Formats: sequence, structure tokens, C-alpha cells
Amino acid sequence: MADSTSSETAIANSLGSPKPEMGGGLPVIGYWAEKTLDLKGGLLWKTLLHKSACLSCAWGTGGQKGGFQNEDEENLQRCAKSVEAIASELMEAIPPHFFERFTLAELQNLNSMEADRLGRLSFPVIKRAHRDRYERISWDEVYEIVVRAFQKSPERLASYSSGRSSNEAAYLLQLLMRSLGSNNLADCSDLCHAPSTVGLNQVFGSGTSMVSLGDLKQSDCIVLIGSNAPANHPRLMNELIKLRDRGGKIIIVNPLIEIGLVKFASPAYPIKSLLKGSDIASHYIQPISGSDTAVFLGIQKVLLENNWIDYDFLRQYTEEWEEVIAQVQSLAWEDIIRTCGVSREELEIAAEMIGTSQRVVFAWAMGITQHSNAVDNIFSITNTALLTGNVGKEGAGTMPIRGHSNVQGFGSMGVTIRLKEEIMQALEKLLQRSLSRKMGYDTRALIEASDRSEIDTLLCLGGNIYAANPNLTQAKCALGKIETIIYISTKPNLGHFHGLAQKDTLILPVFARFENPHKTTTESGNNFVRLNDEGASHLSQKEGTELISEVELLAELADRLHGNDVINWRSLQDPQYVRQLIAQTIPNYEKIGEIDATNQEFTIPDRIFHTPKFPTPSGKAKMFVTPLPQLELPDIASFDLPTDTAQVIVLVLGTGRSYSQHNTVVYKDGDYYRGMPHRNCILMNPMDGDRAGFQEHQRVTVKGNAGKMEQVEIIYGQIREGSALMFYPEVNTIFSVPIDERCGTPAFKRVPVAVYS
Ligand SMILES: Nc1nc2c(c(=O)[nH]1)N[C@H]1C(S)=C(S)[C@@H](COP(=O)(O)OP(=O)(O)OC[C@H]3O[C@@H](n4cnc5c(=O)[nH]c(N)nc54)[C@H](O)[C@@H]3O)O[C@H]1N2
Ligand SMILES: Nc1nc2c(c(=O)[nH]1)N[C@H]1C(S)=C(S)[C@@H](COP(=O)(O)OP(=O)(O)OC[C@H]3O[C@@H](n4cnc5c(=O)[nH]c(N)nc54)[C@H](O)[C@@H]3O)O[C@H]1N2
Ligand SMILES: [Mo]
Repeated sequence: MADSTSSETAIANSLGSPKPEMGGGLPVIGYWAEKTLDLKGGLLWKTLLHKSACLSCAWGTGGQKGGFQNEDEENLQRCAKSVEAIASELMEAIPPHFFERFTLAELQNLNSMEADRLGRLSFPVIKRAHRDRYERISWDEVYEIVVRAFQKSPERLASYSSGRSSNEAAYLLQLLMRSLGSNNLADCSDLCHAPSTVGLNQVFGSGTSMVSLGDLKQSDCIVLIGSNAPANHPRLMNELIKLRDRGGKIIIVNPLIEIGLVKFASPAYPIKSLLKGSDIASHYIQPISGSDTAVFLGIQKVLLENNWIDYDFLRQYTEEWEEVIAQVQSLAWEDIIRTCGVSREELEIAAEMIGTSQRVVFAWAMGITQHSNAVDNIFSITNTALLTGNVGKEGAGTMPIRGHSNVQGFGSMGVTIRLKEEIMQALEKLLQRSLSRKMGYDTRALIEASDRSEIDTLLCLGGNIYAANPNLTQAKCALGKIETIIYISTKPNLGHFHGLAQKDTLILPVFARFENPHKTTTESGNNFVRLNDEGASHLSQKEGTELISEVELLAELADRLHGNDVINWRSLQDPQYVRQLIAQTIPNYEKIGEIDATNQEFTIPDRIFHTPKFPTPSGKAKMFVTPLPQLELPDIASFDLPTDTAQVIVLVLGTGRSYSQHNTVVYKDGDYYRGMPHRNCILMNPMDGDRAGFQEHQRVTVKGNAGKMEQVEIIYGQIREGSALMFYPEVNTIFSVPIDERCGTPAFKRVPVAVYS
């Protein structure tokens, strides 16, 4: 919190509004009941029990003995978000003549929720140049058009992907692109955890979490930074509750007090937690948005002053630690405090908890990665972990909390512009040819290249490249300069209606994870490889349904492009063969080659570190000096406001998710837990409102550097002064933001806006 109080009672007392007093709780049960008892309830239960990884986040639920188990085979590990995600895939198909009836101009009027509610895609459609609508097309013609579109110069071909598809589909995608000579493998992780991957690789030589679920159960302190886990990773909440139960400490770092991080009522513990809730935060730090590096520098300074530094560990297992310590010593307290806006006392409390705990886990999400200094944020966290020796032992370490359910698998499968040389060489051996080393485009670079008319063909394996990007006017215009765009999707979204190519735009319908006619695999955020059973689609019996699996589609395309090359591409329509190639070429994934015979799911070796030996050239972890962030704000004049503006304030928006959405797909209006009744709201601190002369519920205009939103309702909440919150994708219309050049990730969490009326 902004003042120096820290006790839980203070936190609870400060939330005296009619808003909910805890996260989770009975509304979650209500939602379960509503969905599971309605007409589709049977189908929903069947899907929940299906043995496949949950669609929602990368926490990795959906175990060996059915859909409710986690990686430790604990039961009752499905959350309401899982139900939400499944229910949306269980919708009926869009009616056969739908696209004939509506023009794109009409479809462009739909909002995200309305677009999703149209239903499942079940037959391929195309929007041709100079036509005003999509029309149905045969799969034969699809392949003809797509094959032609791919016969272009390789650097003008690109793909974008989203982490819902399987490892097998991801592997095929990158193999196809690289075999054609293109490294333009943009991925949603560019907008998400790329800074974690880039930063952790430099420090530890490994870019994923080093903490397993088992480790988490042994830790006695968790530092949770920039994560709204109650909404986005609800299963993590059970681990937090258990940690508090065994006397452990939880430190939250977040400019906004998320009620579920103060108190959470977990349906997994009906007696102990569901009715009265469980305490989560032991200490809640509310820094200025984008100042996390300063928070950690401050914590490091206290650790140093109190001799809570593990010098033996530093000497034996790390490099460049002297520089980091020298920097911390040289920093003045007043500069640290001015930058992060957190008092020294509050930093001392946090540092003491970290310094006196035995096994600390540092976990983070988008509040850390979506900043222009994101990689420094990561370094400041890894430095804190290393200074206290909380790395390379059981129950401790660094844990990026991954987003999409298989986004990490996409990275492992080589869908990245930063492919490890070892994998590149293995792929060259497989394909018996040398592959291009030209740096590919990540998501932002792809939009920029498209805007310069340098892309002819874009294949999107899932996702919504249009609405996930900042500055939607630019995104639309850039995509409009691409000749052919192919969207492989399960459901319609804003991108299909706004992200139209110059010539042909195709939407190709595919099975969702639990519907594939074959087994697939996925990788969780904690490095666990899950084998997903084959399933069936509720749409398959319907007349006119022409769904296909992603693996089949990509292998068919590769076969038509390459014929019988050194690889028998067509045979890769059977994912068992794809798994053989993965086993041959992806380090530490060897066990996937036997998974069909053994059914043995596995943790990927050499990623969870229980000894302080790291896959870096020296075997030691490397530390990096982290500069204090420079957090200037543009002045009001630069917003070019109307001359009759009476009330105005410049705030920093953290743009993110409401409780009821999955990324660009909105399931429900409003956010119950934050007291926001609909999506056109701005959550701000009452002091900021007072300063500008606003009243709560007043309607205002919010203007960024690329557009404005009108009639936005002010909602007051426990957010740091100077910070505010709005929801994407809608808010992505009003701003462009800088990226962290080291990883390409946009500063979605530090968007300067003028709020005025
Ligand atoms: N139900 C559901 N689950 C999801 C998703 C979903 O949309 N819906 N999306 C999935 C994906 S792809 C991802 S990446 C994850 C996203 O999961 P999160 O990262 O939890 O989601 P965000 O909404 O981006 O918000 C992150 C938090 O960062 C805080 N924050 C903002 N600015 C700062 C800052 O400067 N410093 C700090 N310390 N905190 C800050 C916000 O207040 C917010 O609590 O969730 C995954 N799971
Ligand atoms: N302002 C702002 N912008 C952000 C963020 C933010 O916090 N703030 N977060 C960023 C982050 S972390 C991310 S990850 C991106 C998300 O960006 P994306 O991953 O590109 O977007 P999603 O909304 O998850 O994509 C949803 C679509 O995926 C398709 N889909 C669902 N399941 C499947 C499947 O199994 N197969 C296939 N082929 N398609 C499927 C459906 O058609 C659905 O409409 O957004 C980024 N943009
Ligand atoms: Mo994400």
C-alpha cells in the first residue's frame, strides 16, 4: 500500500466499499452450477472429465486419471475459467448461410463478445478482393490458394501463432516455415513472456520456470509480482492458501490491490476456505506502475544493510555479483523511494521476509513483462533471488507464470525468432539442407514489416493478431497490405473481421484440443509434458461440418508444397510421427518419442534446478546491473486536448484482462471483483479523481497517443495514485507504446493517457 501500514487488517479495512470482500467464493460456485446444470451440462462435464490439458492457462491441469488432476495428481483442480473456456468451444456452429447474409461492414460492428458468440467455425470461408463478405469455399480450393500464396520469396512469408495449439502443430508450423526459408515465426509470447525467456536465458541458460509444483509446496515464502492470479491462474491460489496454512509468507507487488490477492475463497476447500475466505497477502506493496526494478533494488539494499546476503553462494555459483552489489551500494535511498513510491519501511518488511525465509519462490506475470524495461525487471528479480541463495535448491527459485495453456510448448518446439543453434543444427540434419540464419520478425516487427508492404502471406495458427496488438488502426492498416492472410481458428474473433488482407483472407476451422481425433501433447508452465487423449467434436455429426485437425491441415499443406522431400510430409498427418521428429531434434524432449508406447507424461529434464549448476557456458548464474527506471510522463499539452477541457489529469494505464475474458475474447461484461459494471470503465484512485475534480461514475474521455475512448465511466478503487486500469482489446485502439528492444514486448502496462471532460 502507498502508506506504510502493512498488516492484513489494514489491507482488509482499506477495502470498505460495497465491492466483494474476497476473491473466488460463491460466485464461482454459482457459475459452475449455471454452466454445468444447463442443457449443455452433460457435454460440459464430459469435456471437463476428458483427459487433456485445460484450455485456459498454463498451470497444467488435466491429469492422467481425468480432467480434474494437476501435475501432482491432486484432485479438484479445475477452475471456473476452465469451464468458461470449454463452454465457449462447446457452442453450436455458425449457421451454414450466416456469412452470405452479413457484409463485413455489418460484422465489423460486433464487439469481441458478440463475435465470439456467433458460434464455432465449422467450414472454410474466404473473403476475396473487392467482395464485401466472406463466402464458403471447398478445402480443395483452400489448398490451391494457400499453396500459391506460399510460393513467394521466403522473407515475405510469415506466421503468427497463439499458444492454444498442440506441440505437434507448433513443431510442424516451424518446420514448414523454416523449410521454406523463413524465420518469421511471430508468436503471442512476443507480447507476453518474451522478456522472461530472454532474461532468464541470459542469467541461467534456461528460459522457463525452474520451480516445479512440488517445489512450490515446499517453499516458505512467495513473492508474487504483477500477477492477477485469482482471475488468470486460479489454481495457483490453492498453493498460496496452503503456503499460508503452513506458516509461510506471501509478498504481493502490484499497483492495484486485487481483492483475491488479499483474501481468496477457494472452492477446492469447501469447509476451510469457501465461506470465510483464506488470507493471501502477508505484505502488499503498491508501487508506481513500471517501477518494479526500483522496488527490487530497494529490497536488495535492505538485504545488504542487514547482511541477509549469501556471499558463499554468490562466490561459488554466480558471476558479476560484485558489480550488482556495488550498484546497490551506490544508489541513494531517496532515488529508490522517489522512483517506486514505496516507503523504506515497507521495503524493509519485504526484505526481512525474504531474507529470513529458507526457500523463496519469485513468481511474476504481465505486470513485470509488459514494460519498456521488462528485461531489467526480470534481472532485478533474479538478482534478488541469487543474492539470497534462493536458486538451485528445492522449494525455491524463479517462476514466470505462463499465459496460454501451451505457449511454453510453442517455444520448446522452435516457434521463436531466437532459436537455439543446437536446435537449428538438428533441424538441418533432419531436413538435409542448410537453413536461413536471417533474423525473423517477432510480432511487433511483423506488423511494422507488413506496414512497409514487405509481407505477402501470413499464416495465423490461432490467436487474434489484430486485436492483441497496440494501435489497432495501425494493425488493421498493416494487415491490409498483406496479400493473403490465412486464419486457422476455432471461433470467430475481431481479427477475422478487421484484419483483412489486400487480396484473400481465409478462415479455416479446426478442432479444439479435446476434439482432435488423435493424441496430442502440451507443455505446462512448470515444464510438465501432458499427453492429451483423442476426443470427438459435438459438431462432427452435424451436416455440412468440415472441421479438420491442425496437424492434418499443416501436414497437408507441407506435402502439397514439398511433395516427397527428405521427409514424408504427408505421413506427418499422424502426430505419432511428428513426436518422433520432436524426439530427434528438440533437446530434453527425447521421452516424447516413447510416449505413445508408455503413456508416460514427464517433466522436461534440466529445467528444474535443485542444485546451483546452470546450463550457462560457465555453469554459473550471471548477474546484471539494473538501472533505475526513468518514468517520465508526457505533459498535458502533448495530448492536444479541446480548448474547453475543464477537468483533466494524466494517468498511466495498466491495460489488461477483466475477470471474464480470455485475452482478446470477452465472455462477460464487467468485472465483479474490481467493481467495474461494464467494460467501458476506467479504474482510478479517488485522490486522482478529486485532484481533477471528477466524481465517481462520471463519464469522461480517455485519450492516448493514437486515439480516444468516450463515455468512459470512472470507477474508484484501491489502485496506486497516478495509475489506472482499462481493459484490452478495446483500449488497444487508443495507444501505441514503446517496446523493450531486447525482446520486442510492448509496454502495455505503462500507457500514458489524458483523462478529461
Ligand atoms: N481467465 C483468464 N486466464 C488467463 C488469461 C485470460 O485472459 N483470462 N490470459 C492468459 C495469458 S495469455 C496470460 S499472459 C496471463 C495473464 O495473467 P496476468 O499477468 O495476471 O494478467 P493481466 O491482466 O495482464 O494483469 C497482471 C497484473 O499486473 C498488475 N500490474 C499492472 N502494472 C503493473 C506494474 O507496473 N507492476 C506490477 N508489479 N504489477 C502491475 C495488474 O494490476 C494486474 O493485477 O493469464 C493467462 N490466463
Ligand atoms: N493492451 C494489452 N494487449 C495485450 C495484452 C495486455 O495485457 N494488454 N496481453 C498480450 C498477451 S499476454 C497475449 S498472450 C496476447 C493474446 O493474443 P492471442 O493469443 O493472439 O489472442 P487470443 O485472444 O488468445 O486468441 C483467441 C482466438 O484463438 C482461437 N483459438 C482458440 N483455441 C484455438 C485452438 O485450439 N486452435 C486454433 N487454431 N485457434 C484457437 C479462437 O479463434 C480465438 O478467437 O494479447 C496481448 N495483448
Ligand atoms: Mo499471454
